[in-house]
Amino acid sequence: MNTTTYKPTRAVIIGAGAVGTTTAYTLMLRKRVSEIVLIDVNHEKAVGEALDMNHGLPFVGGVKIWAGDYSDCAGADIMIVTAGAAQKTGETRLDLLKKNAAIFKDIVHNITQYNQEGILLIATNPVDILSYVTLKYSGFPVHRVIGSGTLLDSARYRYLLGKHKQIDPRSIHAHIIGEHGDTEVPVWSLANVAGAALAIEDEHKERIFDSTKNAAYEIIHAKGATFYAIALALDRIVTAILQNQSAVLNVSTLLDQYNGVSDVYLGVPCVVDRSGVREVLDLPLSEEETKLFHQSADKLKAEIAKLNL
Ligand code: 6V0
Repeated sequence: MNTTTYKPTRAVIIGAGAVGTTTAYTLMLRKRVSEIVLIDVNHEKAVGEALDMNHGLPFVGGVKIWAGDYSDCAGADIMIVTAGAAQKTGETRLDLLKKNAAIFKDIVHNITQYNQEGILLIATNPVDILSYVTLKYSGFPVHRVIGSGTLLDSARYRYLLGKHKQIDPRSIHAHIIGEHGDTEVPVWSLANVAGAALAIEDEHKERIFDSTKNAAYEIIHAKGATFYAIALALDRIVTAILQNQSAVLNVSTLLDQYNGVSDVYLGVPCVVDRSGVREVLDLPLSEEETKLFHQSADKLKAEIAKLNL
């Protein structure tokens, strides 16, 4: 008799909006997990989204998708939070803070009632602060509360650098660190291709970084929301975790004396494996980059202080 028991891998996505459903669809197409659960305050929307994706299963197969509730978090490997108000035209990510911090208290409480062992992956903005809020509300260890951080910003930066240099962005090694937002920091001093420093004239540097930093504003102005690239970034993090890849990704984690910064979540290169964030990698930043990184940390710490956690 075959006594092997099959243990499905489950991702629960809280927030079946543009980001949550595109992430679910990406995980489904790439078969990253065997079960995907969608949870939303608007349950009917989650039901419709799950049904639509289910109708694609004859073409894809191998995944179960349903609209559930928080009890479905029991035994889940990963809970991805994309719930909340989205950034509106002209609204900064920090404008969203008060709105979204309030709903996170409920969401995190609801999740942790059923799951104490999984990984919490946060995408809702302002993502660094809400990851910190999640850490405090969940009581989970730091390594299991991860923000999507500057992974998306770094992808935008690498795409633009690759376009400028006419090189595949996957071969461009360049990092955006700090806040996922207005104070993010481009690490020009370490940007390289094949280990060789990326030589770029100052005027192009400025243009490329401006386009990176303002990408979300530009896309939101044009079409109302951004969701394809963030879904792929979340898929990348989920894969690094579930396949125990030890991949280096610029996710948001709680810093402890990182270039002189502590007690704030910021995007930095982290080794991500089945345990979550296994390790934070040091970067030998230039003096100017260090100064900007500190400014990013100071801004977020001031916002966190206003929340009276
Ligand atoms: P959306 O399409 O408005 O979806 C949000 C969903 O959350 C809606 O379906 C709501 O019904 C649902 N929701 C609201 N409150 C609750 C609650 N208490 N419990 C459960 N569900 C709830 O927004 P969209 O999907 O476009 O964006 C979601 C979040 O992702 C926003 O905060 C964005 O700013 C953020 N993004 C983060 C990115 C990143 O790099 N981290 C990138 C893009 C967007």
